[in-house]
Amino acid sequence: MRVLSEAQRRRFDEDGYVEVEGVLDPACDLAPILVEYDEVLDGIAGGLLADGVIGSAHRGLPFPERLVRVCEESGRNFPLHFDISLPQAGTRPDSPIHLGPAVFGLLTNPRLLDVVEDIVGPEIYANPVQHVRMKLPKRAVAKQGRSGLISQIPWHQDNGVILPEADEATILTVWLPVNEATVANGCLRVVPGSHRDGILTHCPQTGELTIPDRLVADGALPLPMRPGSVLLMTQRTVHSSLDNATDRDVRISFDLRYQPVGQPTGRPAFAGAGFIARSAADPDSALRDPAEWAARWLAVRAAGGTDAPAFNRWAANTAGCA
Ligand SMILES: O=C(O)CCC(=O)C(=O)O
Ligand SMILES: [Fe+2]
Repeated sequence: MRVLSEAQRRRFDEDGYVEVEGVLDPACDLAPILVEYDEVLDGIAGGLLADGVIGSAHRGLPFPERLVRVCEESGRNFPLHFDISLPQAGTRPDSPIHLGPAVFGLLTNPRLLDVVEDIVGPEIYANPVQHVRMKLPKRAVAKQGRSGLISQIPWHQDNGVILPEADEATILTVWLPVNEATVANGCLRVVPGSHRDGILTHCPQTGELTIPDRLVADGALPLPMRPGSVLLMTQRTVHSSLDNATDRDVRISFDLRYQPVGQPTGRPAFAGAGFIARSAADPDSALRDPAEWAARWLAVRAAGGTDAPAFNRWAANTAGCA
């Protein structure tokens, strides 16, 4: 069954991305995720209160405002506690990660997979490069070191931040907001048509892989989006995101990746946490058990403490990266 219209498919092929509205039902598909994240935040706030780091757990505030308060008052940030992947380096046996059933429900949401199937085909593998990002107001970002999970993201192609093994794979990025993503709270920005220029040089600046501005073509567009919409993007589409310039809003979004079964993921260290999300040829091979998904990530975490994986193909002294 085709879900994307001809025009949407054309946009995806020509521009390297397309926004599809009304894929998810915010009340059914997104609200349960916020319930899980409320519990995660409750645990964080309760712990900080017990340790005397904050004077109130700020119970009763809406999630975004409560998260901002807890971060500001403690001077700390908690990017990993909500994320659904592990850090790129320094994974410890107790590194925080959130692997709740509502999040697994999003990763395997049938309407989401219908859209994915239009691009990827009927044998769909969920790539373990997947994140939730709680982008904080700039002012609430602690000095301890930036994380792209809570801050603005510099120009890059998703292909550039994984290993060359996946250069020829067809990895589809699916970006979706849980609350409204606006120019003010730091929505995504894309460069239409940039997926045709191959993989650009990414310089390892301030610990993050970044395409230098002079290599980024003109015509970048901000993409404000409403909950329920999903953005489909190729792995070569140049994108970044804006700062959250608001006072109390948190931009909450997921970026998920799917590809045909059998292709390299580009993050072999996390490959154990990838899974078949849908298969027409062998429907029983699809993972349906959220506990099994969580167990796979925990196994990757247990193995990851000793073996820091490499994610980067560019050295700091690459030409043009002075
Ligand atoms: O959400 C963001 O700010 C950046 C996301 C991103 O780079 C991605 O989805 O690949
Ligand atoms: Fe990206």
